[in-house]
Amino acid sequence: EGIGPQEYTALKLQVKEWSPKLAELVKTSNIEDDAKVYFVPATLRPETMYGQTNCFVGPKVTYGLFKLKEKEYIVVTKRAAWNMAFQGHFFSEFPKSQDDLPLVFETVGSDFVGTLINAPLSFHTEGVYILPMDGVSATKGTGVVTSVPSDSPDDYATLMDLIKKAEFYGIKKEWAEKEIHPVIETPTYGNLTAPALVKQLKINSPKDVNQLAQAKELAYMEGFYKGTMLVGEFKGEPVSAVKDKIRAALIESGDAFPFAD
Ligand code: A2H
Repeated sequence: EGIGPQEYTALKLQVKEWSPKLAELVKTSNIEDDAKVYFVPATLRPETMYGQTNCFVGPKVTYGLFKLKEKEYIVVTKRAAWNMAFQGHFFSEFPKSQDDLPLVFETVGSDFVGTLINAPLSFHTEGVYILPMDGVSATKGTGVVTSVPSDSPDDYATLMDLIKKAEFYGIKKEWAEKEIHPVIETPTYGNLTAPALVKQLKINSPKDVNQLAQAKELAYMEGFYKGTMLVGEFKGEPVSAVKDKIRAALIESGDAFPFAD
């Protein structure tokens, strides 16, 4: 972390049903009725994608809906769209500046909350919801963070806080109450590494940033070096041996693309 570019996996989570605010914005735009729109989170742990229960946006962060190609759009920060253009993944004609990107409209993250999306590989094939996370950085990755509470202490702590204070956050409790399935078995923390660490380090809310930083480090080391896959194509194999293969399969199926930041 911190040195050189991060090599992320950018995942494509297709919109199934817009939040009321977005439905209105989309209706008054010139997006084709049969177009596909994707939220594009950047992750360092593609092997955990089976455990996605929701996807986070920063409620105050500004996102753009950008046209990628015919009938295909993405929701990311302008900064990320510009990086993607640079990396040649997308836009057919290279934009001359950030203002030249094929932007349909911009709006804040809170407007997207409650949107139902399809998360590739997730147990929750019925779809998962866009939820708010104050800790999302506007200047990292794509500004969109897919949530895996089984293996990410940040995601788990945020989700528990959202459930506890659903009304305060302006969400429906059931959007956050998806079942958390085990994805990776570890010798020290069992098969739900993040909940175990949150409990052990007595983390009570997403504001416990020091303990969360420690939990994040422990979860990553344990999961990567000692973890075994409990699900999917590579069930029973060590995480360190299959992480790149799971990433490659997601890219091959068109559900993800490489993204550097
Ligand atoms: B990771 P690094 Cl299971 N703001 O994906 C805040 N966090 C962001 C972000 C942003 N703009 N963009 C990406 N991230 C998160 C999975 C995961 C992640 C697990 C466990 C740990 C973990 C599911 N969430 O990250 O600072 C994304 O969450 C802990 C390092 O660039 C991404 O990977 O190193 C990770 O932070 C990238 O963090």
